[in-house]
Amino acid sequence: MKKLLCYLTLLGLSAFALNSVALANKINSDDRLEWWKDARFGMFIHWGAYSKAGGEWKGTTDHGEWLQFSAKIPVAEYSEFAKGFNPVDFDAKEWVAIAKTAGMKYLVITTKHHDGFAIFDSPSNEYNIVDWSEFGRDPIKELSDACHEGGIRFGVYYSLGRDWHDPDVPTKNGARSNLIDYPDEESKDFSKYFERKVKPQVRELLTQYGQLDIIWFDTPGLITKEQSMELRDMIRELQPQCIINNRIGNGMGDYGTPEQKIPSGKDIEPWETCMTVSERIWGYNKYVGYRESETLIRNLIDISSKGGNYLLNVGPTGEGIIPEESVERLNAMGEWLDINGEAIYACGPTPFGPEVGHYSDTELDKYGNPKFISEWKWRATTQPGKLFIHVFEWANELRIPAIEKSVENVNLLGDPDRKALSFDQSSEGIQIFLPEAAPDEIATVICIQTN
Ligand code: JFZ
Repeated sequence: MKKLLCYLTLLGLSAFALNSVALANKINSDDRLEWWKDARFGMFIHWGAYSKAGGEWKGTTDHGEWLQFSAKIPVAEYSEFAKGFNPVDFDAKEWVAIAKTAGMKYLVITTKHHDGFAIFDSPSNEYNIVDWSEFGRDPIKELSDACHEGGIRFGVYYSLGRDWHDPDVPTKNGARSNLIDYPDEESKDFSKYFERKVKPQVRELLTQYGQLDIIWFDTPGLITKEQSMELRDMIRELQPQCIINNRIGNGMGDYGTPEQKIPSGKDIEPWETCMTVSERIWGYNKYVGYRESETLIRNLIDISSKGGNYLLNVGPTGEGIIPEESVERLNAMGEWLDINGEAIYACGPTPFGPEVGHYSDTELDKYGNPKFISEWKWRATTQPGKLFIHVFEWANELRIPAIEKSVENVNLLGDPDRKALSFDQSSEGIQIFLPEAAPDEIATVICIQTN
């Protein structure tokens, strides 16, 4: 009887495994990415023990999520500091409400950054917020539940090739390693770290929080191709719908991740610009400045017109509050999207291209290549039967390049009456006659309906 039970159990497990693999194979990269491409806009959150410092350490004030490295803090001192991480004001539902009000459709939070401190319940490694810090709760569980209840997709960031708490994480030439506690770079064995910490924790992230929609790996460092494949296979088996960024390493992943910059042109490969709302630091820094709402809204439009996604980062405080400077800007983006979201979500890229700018034939960039000169007059996105022109620089007349389809109607997306605008279409292009004042100084969207 025992043998039969054992046999049936094995049969059941192998069937489950086969079924998961079959499902994983059934969902191809395009299917997986469909919701993500339509979503266009997500919230990035850099939050961890480092947030408690607010960018400041013993009189220096330029720190962020790299605090342990940039302030040269030994593991013993930083670990003690991490014990005091106690975000008593953290409210996952409030964070999700801020993201939704901003018009963000997904959220990615740092679960373990380069300091190696997990802000999730990690039974495989005691250096985590539940077992190590005063807080004792699992904010990733609370946030994943809030996302699932709030109807926005949930994703996690995990640092692969940097972990200043672990003795076995070498980096290229040791340049980004913890050489204070672990000075002998040659003795470090990434595979030990991979087996001891990475695999168990990635498995915990895949199995403790319900549906996981994104795994955003960072700094793959010296991970081998086999190790990247092993992580990818684990993800595909346990969460077949989960999309993976290209920082899993070794040319794998579902999409590219240009950082703090926007590519100059359209790209058929899926990509997502990640950028800070603050001027440059990802983790909370009480001294840093913030980008203007106009810049953030126009960046979203520029990125969408080139077929990309915008992952915009906030750095909550050590108490768990998203800074007011970020909330104000995200609210402004949400107000713009409430009126013009139809021209962003689930839209295709511009049918043109010259409107985004050109390469100078005289100036060179810092790499010695022809410098790209951005034009900031207008951008275009598309829906079936519609061409949206997002106007940054207003004038009474707008000329855009010719399109094959015939124009049937032109109006302003923000005009509740959708009053028809005069236009003239020829093989030379389309001329649109606009009202005196721009309805929206940041970006007014013209809707061109075609046959
Ligand atoms: C990494 C992290 O070091 C940083 O703290 C933040 O989390 C960011 C989102 O990701 O920063 C990088 C990673 C890659 C490059 C530059 C900064 N890169 O490839 O140039």
